[in-house]
Amino acid sequence: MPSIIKARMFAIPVVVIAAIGTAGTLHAATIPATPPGSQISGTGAGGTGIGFVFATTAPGNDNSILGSPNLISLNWAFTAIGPIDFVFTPDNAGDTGPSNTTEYLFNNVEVHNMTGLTWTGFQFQLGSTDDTGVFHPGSTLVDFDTPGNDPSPTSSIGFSSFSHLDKTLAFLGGSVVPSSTVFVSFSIDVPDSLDSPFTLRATPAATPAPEPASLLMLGLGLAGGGAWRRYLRGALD
Ligand SMILES: [Ca+2]
Ligand SMILES: [Ca+2]
Ligand SMILES: [Ca+2]
Repeated sequence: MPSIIKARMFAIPVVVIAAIGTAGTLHAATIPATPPGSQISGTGAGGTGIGFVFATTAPGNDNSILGSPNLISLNWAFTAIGPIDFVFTPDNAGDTGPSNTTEYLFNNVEVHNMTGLTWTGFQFQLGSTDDTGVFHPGSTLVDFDTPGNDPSPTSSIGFSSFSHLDKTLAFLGGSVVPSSTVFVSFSIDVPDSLDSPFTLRATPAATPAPEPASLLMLGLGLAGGGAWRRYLRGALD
């Protein structure tokens, strides 16, 4: 066979794949809704979580300024200071909408403090989890609705420090007392054609434990008080 014909036979499938690549497979990636009667769950050293993903009614709605109608509801029950992870797997096959990023609103996510400790706050991170269960922060194309940042994330209690980055959302400088629940809302962007899993991690920030030096001072103070009481008793006898 002349080499020119061989080259053409090779070229035709390449052209077909290229056409599908630009027109047929680029869709707004969406997160499949939780099947009726079931729920998604979160796990980790911090406790457990449950939640629901509702049907994506507005695929490809990036730069949603009002809250996105694509809703995810989550409930995090922290029994220890440690992370709880939810893993989501977007699907880019079922959408016929425009090729664009899809925004999701985590609406009034519930963060329960059942750790017995007062927290200064908590943070959320986006990343991925590898086959051995190790979390890699930042290792995903999903972001916390940046650069638009609107609507701004909200919380049911006040925090003096709030940080909104691509892959990290931190609420700090507050007081989350034991047995309380904080309601938080924020958005994420799931980019075009993403079909690999991503992880949303939440971790409480506990009030720092007293330093050994201050414990020593406290111990000396108590011992000093005991000596003073003994002195007073002696003086009165
Ligand atoms: Ca966005
Ligand atoms: Ca974005
Ligand atoms: Ca937005």
